[in-house]
Amino acid sequence: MALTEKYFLGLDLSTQQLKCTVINDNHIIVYEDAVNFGRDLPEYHTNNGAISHGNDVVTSPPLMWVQAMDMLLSRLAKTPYVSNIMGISGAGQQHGSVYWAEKGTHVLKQLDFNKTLVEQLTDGGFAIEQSPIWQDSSTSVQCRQLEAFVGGPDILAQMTGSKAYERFTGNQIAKIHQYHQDQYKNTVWITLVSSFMTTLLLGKLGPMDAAEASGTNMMDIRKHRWLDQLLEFCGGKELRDKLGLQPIDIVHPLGPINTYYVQRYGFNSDCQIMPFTGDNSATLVSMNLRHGDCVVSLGTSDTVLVSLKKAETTTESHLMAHPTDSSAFMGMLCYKNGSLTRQHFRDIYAEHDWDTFNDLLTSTPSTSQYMGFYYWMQEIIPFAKGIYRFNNGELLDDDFTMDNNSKKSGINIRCLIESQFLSMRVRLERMMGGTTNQGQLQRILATGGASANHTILQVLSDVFGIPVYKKKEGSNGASFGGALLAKYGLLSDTISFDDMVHQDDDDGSLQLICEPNLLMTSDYSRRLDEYTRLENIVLEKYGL
Ligand code: ADP
Ligand code: XUL
Repeated sequence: MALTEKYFLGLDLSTQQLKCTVINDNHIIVYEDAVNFGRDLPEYHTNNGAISHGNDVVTSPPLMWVQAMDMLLSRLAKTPYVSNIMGISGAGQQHGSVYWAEKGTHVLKQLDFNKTLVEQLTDGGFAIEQSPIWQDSSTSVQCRQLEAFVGGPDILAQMTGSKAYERFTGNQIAKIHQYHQDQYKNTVWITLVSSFMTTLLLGKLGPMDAAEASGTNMMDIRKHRWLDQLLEFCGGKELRDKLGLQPIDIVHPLGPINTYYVQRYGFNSDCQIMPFTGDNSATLVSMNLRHGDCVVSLGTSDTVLVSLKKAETTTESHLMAHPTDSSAFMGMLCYKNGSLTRQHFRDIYAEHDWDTFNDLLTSTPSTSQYMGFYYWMQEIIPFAKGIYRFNNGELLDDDFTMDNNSKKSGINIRCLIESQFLSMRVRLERMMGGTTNQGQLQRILATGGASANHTILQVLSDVFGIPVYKKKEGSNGASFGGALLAKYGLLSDTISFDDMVHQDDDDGSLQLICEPNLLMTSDYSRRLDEYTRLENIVLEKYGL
């Protein structure tokens, strides 16, 4: 079937999967697919896409990502859309970095369409075969060094949008520069996961977008230029060359897709590659926010995203460049204990089953008597690890067994979900300089894998006191956002992003999922101070 319509492809290389979304000119999704790393590529021995090496070191093999591209594109090639895709953009899990060896850069210049990408990049394409990813938190030493270098965490936050965070790429590079000098020397290019995708598709080094470079602790958050003194501090004078290009803050074509993809998969030779952004920025793009909206993404990580025209930096939230408006910002909170932690407690307390999990959640009354902090993995905000449960403000040394053995499963599940959302509310209120449920915020737009769970979303709505909406169509915000960016890149000289999506009736594309029970909201509001007090006890007592 020969199609005449134009299509746009968004890719999302996230923690657990490589996903794709194809949209038509009216932004309707015509095709979605995903390669799941754990299920489809077990030979890389990851656990949910990542490998934990102990000592807070977490990596993913870049060759696994390359092979996932081979698989996804060979399936896309069988659809009628591929030859009419006019633009490609997308997203990557933020902060992860890929270290290209000289061989890899040569291979890209002369890709052989008779072979897969993985066949060509295996054995020496990458100087480091395990890429550090966002779940890594092994660089506290480098973080403190960087903060001391500039005069403190608040100063670094003012310069780059964030204080030093373990997963931020500058600190990861600093660790490699300090401890793995040979591998660092053999690195010709360093890309983020997002610019790794553009690099593969262009067949030459692709730039980082400014939203992504905001996750490195090395870019001037207002000018969107590398801060040379920070580059040098993290990776020596040679880092500038390894990064190659300045961050880019306009969505426009970087060049046509490499002929490899035209010959092997039947892509159109006019198909343009746009800069890729971070998964959170692409999610923001996909949600078409209006004033008073915030996005809560419940993916592998949980994140809260707001679009800000003017912004102050804080030392517990991130300020990032906005993906489609170079004069604006994206404010973000990011939690490592998101879906995988919910999944872990589902497995322990709810027989590995979300329905049982939901039954326990709804049948367990909410009470200020019990509170818990579930940092199953090293948390980002606050920087804490371990599980702490309180009964009437007293720290327990069991999982509510002594207190209420028959109900401990339900209490743990309720405390986990409430604690996750109370933390978001406390921090978002601080970020927005006031309360969140008195006019400043009017709607939560939920997305990510766990947004399929409406029982969890009801607690989110109750904690914030505002309704929760979801997109009616499409299961993956980041790859849909990527597809919108793919189209916008072709139009950005003539119209704004808002004008391009104006044709989408935003209320029509959203579905109301739940309204808050305001009695519950008042109850949660009364618990905020106690929540903060108990969290501080955890932080002080355990010296975290
Ligand atoms: P990422 O893009 O970070 O790879 P996703 O946004 O696809 O992740 O989310 C994957 C997560 O969604 C899984 O780890 C799983 O725990 C969670 N999830 C899927 N369905 C449900 C559900 N019904 N209830 C709660 N969580 C769910
Ligand atoms: C954001 C972050 C995660 C990753 C993975 O700072 O670390 O949300 O982008 O999705």
